[in-house]
Amino acid sequence: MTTDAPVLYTNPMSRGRIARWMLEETGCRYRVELLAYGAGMKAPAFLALNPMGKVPTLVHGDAVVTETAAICAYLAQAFPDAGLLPEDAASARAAYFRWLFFAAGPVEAAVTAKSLGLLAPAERAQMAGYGSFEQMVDTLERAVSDAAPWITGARFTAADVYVGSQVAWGQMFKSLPARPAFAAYVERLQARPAWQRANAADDAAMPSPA
Ligand SMILES: N[C@@H](CCC(=O)N[C@@H](CS)C(=O)NCC(=O)O)C(=O)O
Repeated sequence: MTTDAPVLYTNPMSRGRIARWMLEETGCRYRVELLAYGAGMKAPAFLALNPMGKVPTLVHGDAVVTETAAICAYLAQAFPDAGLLPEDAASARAAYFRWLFFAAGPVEAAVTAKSLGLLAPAERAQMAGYGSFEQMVDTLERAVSDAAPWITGARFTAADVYVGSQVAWGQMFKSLPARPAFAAYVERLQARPAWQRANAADDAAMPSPA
């Protein structure tokens, strides 16, 4: 494993906020490269790292990681002393992978489809990975209600950073319905010093209105 500090390519108005929060949770030294939407993300040097031309993208020594959920999982493994991996019990590891992938797949797809008015019709729900939007929300609510206090149990993990961000963004942008279990989970997440540091740094990096 490299001893280089990770470099995060991001924009403060992007999913890169999730990756910065994860970096803050690890406590590692890291560097940020801010990229503007448009030309900044489509420059050849950046496309060589991420052909999608999207942020966040993380470079750590020779490793290039894209996909926000993968960045969270990668950092948990790269900095094991931060204790952001699940406990050894099979049930904790199962919950870690299950909800990390559920949030990156069905939750993300259903929220995007709904906001674009492109949800699968009820008679095609069997073909859609998220089933129906309502089924996805009820399943997510149940996972979050069972979070005691975190999604894998007693230990806060990278899965909370990612699942929690999907829930928090859903509440903020009203792309997920307001439910008491979502609100209580978000309150626990936002009390974390790393969440506060990451958001303060991204707020400070926002372009000024002028
Ligand atoms: N599946 C990717 C999505 C990344 C993504 O769509 N990022 C947006 C910002 S939130 C982006 O970079 N858009 C710029 C573009 O597509 O030109 C992930 O989860 O990280």
